Amino acid sequence: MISTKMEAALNKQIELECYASFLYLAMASWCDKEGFEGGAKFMHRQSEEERDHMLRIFHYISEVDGHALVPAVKKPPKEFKSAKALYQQVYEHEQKVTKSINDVVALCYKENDYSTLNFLQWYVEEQREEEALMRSIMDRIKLIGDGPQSLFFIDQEIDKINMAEEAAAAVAAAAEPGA
Ligand code: OFO
Repeated sequence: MISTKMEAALNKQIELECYASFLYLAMASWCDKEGFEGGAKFMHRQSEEERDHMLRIFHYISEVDGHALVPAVKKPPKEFKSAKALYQQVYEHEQKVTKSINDVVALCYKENDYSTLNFLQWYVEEQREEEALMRSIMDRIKLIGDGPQSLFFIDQEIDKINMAEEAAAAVAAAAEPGA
């Protein structure tokens, strides 16, 4: 049985993950419109991942006899100042999500909720990876520059990440039992 406080904190986390999914979907659409194919693919995948993060919490709350709530849809922006500004915004949003996960982890100790603490370990690791990935994108943009001539090369760098992620997913799928 989950405490009321923990249930509320996890439902708030659902809201954040859901908003991340919509924000990244809006970013994918903007990238498409601007002709950034690599960026569009990258942001679509990020959006799907965030939906998965939301659903994991959703199912967990139900499993521990709580009530998972569908959040209200907050409209994400539809325009972004530049490719650099867009990736910077993703990085900042991920930092916000990390802070929120850390707050829920702290609450687990207060509430002696070791089941939720255990469940959240996956999120702690995921946030470390996401922040590192976004930092590496910002580093590449710094090296390439973000003037009009650089946009094509930035998008190519993002597509290299897409290819690496796809290759890693194919290896993971091949390693699954029964594959
Ligand atoms: Fe789920 O917030 Fe990022 O990964």
